[in-house]
Amino acid sequence: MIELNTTISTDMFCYQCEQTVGGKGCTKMGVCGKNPEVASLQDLLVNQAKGLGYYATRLIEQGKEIDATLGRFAYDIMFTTLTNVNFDKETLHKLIIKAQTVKEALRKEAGVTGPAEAEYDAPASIEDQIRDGKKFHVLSGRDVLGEDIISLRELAIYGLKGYAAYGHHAAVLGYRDEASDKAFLGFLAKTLDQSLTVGDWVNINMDLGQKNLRVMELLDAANTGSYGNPVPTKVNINRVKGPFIVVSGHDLRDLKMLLEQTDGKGVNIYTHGEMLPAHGYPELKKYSHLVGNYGGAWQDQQKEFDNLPGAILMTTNCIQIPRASYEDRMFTSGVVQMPNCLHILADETGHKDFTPVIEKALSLAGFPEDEKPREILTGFGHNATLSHAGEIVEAVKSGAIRHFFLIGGCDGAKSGRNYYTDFATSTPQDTVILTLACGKYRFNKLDFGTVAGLPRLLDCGQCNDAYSAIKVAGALAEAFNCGINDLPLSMILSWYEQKAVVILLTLLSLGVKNIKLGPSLPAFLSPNVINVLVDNFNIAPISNVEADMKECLG
Ligand code: FSO
Ligand code: SF4
Repeated sequence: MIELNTTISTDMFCYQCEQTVGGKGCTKMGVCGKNPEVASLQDLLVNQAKGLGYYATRLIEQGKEIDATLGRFAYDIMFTTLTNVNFDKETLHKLIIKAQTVKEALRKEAGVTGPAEAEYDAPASIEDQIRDGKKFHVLSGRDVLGEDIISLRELAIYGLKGYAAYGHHAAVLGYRDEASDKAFLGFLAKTLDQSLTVGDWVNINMDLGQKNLRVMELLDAANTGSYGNPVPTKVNINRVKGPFIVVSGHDLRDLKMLLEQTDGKGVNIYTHGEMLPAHGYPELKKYSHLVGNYGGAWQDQQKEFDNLPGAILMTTNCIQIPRASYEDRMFTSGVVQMPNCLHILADETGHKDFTPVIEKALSLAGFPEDEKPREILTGFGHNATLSHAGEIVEAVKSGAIRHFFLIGGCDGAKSGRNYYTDFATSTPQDTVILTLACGKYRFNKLDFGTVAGLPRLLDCGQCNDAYSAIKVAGALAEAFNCGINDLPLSMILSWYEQKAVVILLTLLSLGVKNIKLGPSLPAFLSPNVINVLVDNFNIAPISNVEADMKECLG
């Protein structure tokens, strides 16, 4: 057992996202704006989730029932600690206390003594919690366990944060899968098992990726079951006169509630960032005051929201610390929270009253005039894309379509991400580009033309819709009677935060090889772990566009 007083002497340590300082770790202050106190509370909260997982798993092994809400609570805890989600110390403090109560009840019922991390009792005061958080430093135990185990364990923990985000979004829409909840708690418990070997951890990560596929499928069922299958939809990216609210993040239910509550009130709604694909859903696009999409990807928000004459609702990541010029008009909901922004709470049915957001929008000037509309296309989820499966298969057989590129993943601020724009614009005319997540903002306003009667750029949706791309690839493999790796398909992925980590694990668990990943490889992967990925999956960092393109079209 690792001593709990092995505090490491940095103010904080976090290397869970791509923009971590020097490609190594944030030790003084997060590039994202996370300060050492928030980091400490988050580390402690993650430990609380591990403890919950530990005792819940023992109860499950004893054949006892666990509360149906436990999985959702564990998802919410882990999602809260994902990059660019929650910067509010008070919320983290309260969650630690709530987790302590739940953990104690589980421990009592299970009647077992767990490892020190699980047995640990969190103190009541925020100051003591901040102090104690350092005991659960990410790197604690590295001397005992070795860097490869720590690397694989953190890979699993970050994967679980992504899994949690998907589980949370499905649960918000009333979709729950008991087996997925139990598996999640079981993985949390495993992170406290110090007897596991490198080989065990490789298998655990593959299992986690596979189980996450089920959660992504559940989320797809939740989104399409609630709002219909997305259909190809043109979205205006220019301004419309009048008061407005910009809605960002991934939570479709928040958008739906806001659309209902603003109907007929003279307030226009714009999607922002990852909310863009919402325009494709029949039950959302039917609102005429859903007028368009505002701005680009998450990392441009401080510039784009500066003095914005409208209100902003952040439903999930990626939130950046707001500038003073707009923090009075920025609101949060769900797990996302900022100290100086009003948070809209849900009632016990999940309903939210967005009146403060609407009133703020009406009190601001809004856009003074209409701009000439300019449109981009979204809505090519698996249903819409596969409705053209016959034509696509024929076009591949005839040679009209030579290759598919999935250019998916997150955007970010670092230089080097121009690669993705250059790659997309270098794809030959007889190829199709599938996009996913916010990385597409690098090039989704460009005209790629058509191929075989289809647009060359097909947007499959948010990062939450990665299931769509997997389903399309699976259907094509079936049509050609081959494996996914034998398809004329290349995956050029960009990562930033932990949802991308779990998507990667899911792809690897499906045996997908030859993925190109950038803009840099995760800092938490040790050299040996990278070697395992290269040897087994031929995963490679992006290099230069010309060489990579040549290899893909090989
Ligand atoms: Fe982007 Fe942010 Fe969707 Fe991520 S908005 S980076 S993978 O949090 O969530 O794609
Ligand atoms: Fe640094 Fe990323 Fe962690 Fe923020 S989330 S502290 S930027 S590694």
